[in-house]
Amino acid sequence: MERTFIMVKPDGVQRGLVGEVITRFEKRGYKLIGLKFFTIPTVLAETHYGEHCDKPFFRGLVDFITSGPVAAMVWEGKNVVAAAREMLGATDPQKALPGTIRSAYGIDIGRNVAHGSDSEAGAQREIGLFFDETELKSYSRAIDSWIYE
Ligand code: IDP
Ligand code: MG
Repeated sequence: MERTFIMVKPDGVQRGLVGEVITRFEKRGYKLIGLKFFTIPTVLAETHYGEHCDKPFFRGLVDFITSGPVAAMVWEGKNVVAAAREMLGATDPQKALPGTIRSAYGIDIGRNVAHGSDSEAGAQREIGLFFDETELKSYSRAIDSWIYE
């Protein structure tokens, strides 16, 4: 089963959207295997967003993502990396499809509520940055046969 890294950003936490984001993944059938509520240290933020270090918005992005607590999560399920990106919607909430998290709850690109890994390799990298293996829980659920055929 695939795993992906999802994070409710400081804006989502402040606006009381942690539950909304979790509920969408839970109700679809994905399995929560890691959850951490904390304020990201600057070095971790710079590493996490390292691919954007040359962009004009990088400093503001790091300042924002470290400005308050986040809810960092690992979700597991079939094809969850791509599916989670679809559920989040486009980076810019103005361009996100109706019904997606960013369209439903966001307006500006720098306040787009939640993060999701963009590829399987990216997911593995980000999960490793935010979680120790011991913090990820494998468990079986009785409902799995009602979710997967
Ligand atoms: P993603 O979060 O959809 O993967 P990325 O391009 O990886 O989008 O950008 C990371 C984050 O940086 C975005 O979620 C958004 O909050 C912020 N960001 C991206 N582009 C801009 C921009 O042009 N201005 C301000 N913030 C941006
Ligand atoms: Mg990205």
